[in-house]
Amino acid sequence: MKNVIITGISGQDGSYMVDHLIENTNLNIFGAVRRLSKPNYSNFQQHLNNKRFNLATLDLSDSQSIDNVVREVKPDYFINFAAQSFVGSSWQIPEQTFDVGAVGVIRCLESVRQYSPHCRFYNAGSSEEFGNVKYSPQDENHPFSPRSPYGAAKCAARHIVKVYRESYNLFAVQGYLFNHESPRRGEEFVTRKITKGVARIIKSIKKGECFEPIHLGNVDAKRDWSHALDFVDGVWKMLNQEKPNEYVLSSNETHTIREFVELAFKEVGIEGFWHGQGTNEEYSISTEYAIRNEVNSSVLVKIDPKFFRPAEVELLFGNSNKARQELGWTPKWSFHQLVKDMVASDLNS
Ligand code: NDP
Ligand code: GDR
Repeated sequence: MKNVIITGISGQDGSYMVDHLIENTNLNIFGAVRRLSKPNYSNFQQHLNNKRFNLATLDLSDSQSIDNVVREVKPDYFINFAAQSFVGSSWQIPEQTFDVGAVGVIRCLESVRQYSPHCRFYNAGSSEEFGNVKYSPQDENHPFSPRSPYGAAKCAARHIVKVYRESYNLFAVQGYLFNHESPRRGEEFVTRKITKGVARIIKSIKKGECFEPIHLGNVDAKRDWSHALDFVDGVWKMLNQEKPNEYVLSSNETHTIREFVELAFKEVGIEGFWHGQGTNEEYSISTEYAIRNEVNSSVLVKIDPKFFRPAEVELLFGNSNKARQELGWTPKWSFHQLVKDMVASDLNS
């Protein structure tokens, strides 16, 4: 039986990849976590009693720990999702972000090269590598222009993956993945922050209680959002091509944060309107809704300069036609269905 190591399984993509490979393959899965003072197994606890699922301890900042696991498992696939993945924090912890996101990838590649050179290696790349975009939609040929320590780390990782592929003939690839979200999305990312906030507010309204608005930064930024479930399928397809090749995965649509806010509130029946300008802008509940539902508080979203970034990626809009044609990859979730899924999940939690 073949073996796969997946890092980042406590996070969104790693845990969905475990689900995907348990369901669609007969691989032996080695899910890697790092040592935490409070272990976080919630995204993969459903597999803990599965004979094909094994937990491994590995930290991307520690080459010995990676070597130990790779030497023992001799993986046929190594899927690296581990990273400090929050762009906003990458200005506060730039060294750690770069160490895990870029040097950590060298550590993995070195281990694979030495102990399991037949292994197919995937590293999680990002549309943040395009950053200050030169043309839209962005495809695989778009130049790199990162705007954050996070984006710079992913660019460095891309170069080193290519160097190892060409120097040692490794099957090593890094996708260009645009934003993808789900009910498992970390709570500081804007989509989850909004859907959690919407669920909190509608619950308060139903109880006749006052509520605090959601505080957001730049609501005019545009993102190309997809469902993470579609993307793990795309990554797996990328890894199983005859030859290593790198692909954009995206929805081929772009939406503002504003649109996400409006759609998420609409999901729970709340109509709002934007008013004010700049940092005084707010999204408030419509008067008709407030009267009909006897709502006391009226502000749903407030702009808070605390959430503006030192440098912003204003527009991301992908072109994943190459992946759709060559990999036969067909995303199943629309933008609307994504918002619906996330709001429904937060309402139930
Ligand atoms: P998450 O933040 O949900 O998960 C990141 C995972 O990395 C967590 O399991 C975390 O573990 C682990 N991790 C962090 N640091 C280390 C370390 N030093 N050693 C071992 N594990 C570590 O991210 P996503 O699932 O959303 O993203 C997966 C990957 O894809 C990331 O590399 C991200 O940068 C990239 N990406 C994501 C996109 C998206 O829209 N989601 C788009 C493009 C790229 P712990 O629980 O211990 O913190
Ligand atoms: P992003 O995701 O930076 O695109 O990185 P995030 O959800 O953090 O931000 C998206 C956009 O929303 C704006 N924004 C806010 N963002 C957050 N987090 N919180 C806020 O309150 C807020 N208000 C406005 C941001 O400025 C930004 O423009 C994600 C991560 O998953 C990366 O790991 C991945 O590589 C990229 O997507 C593609």
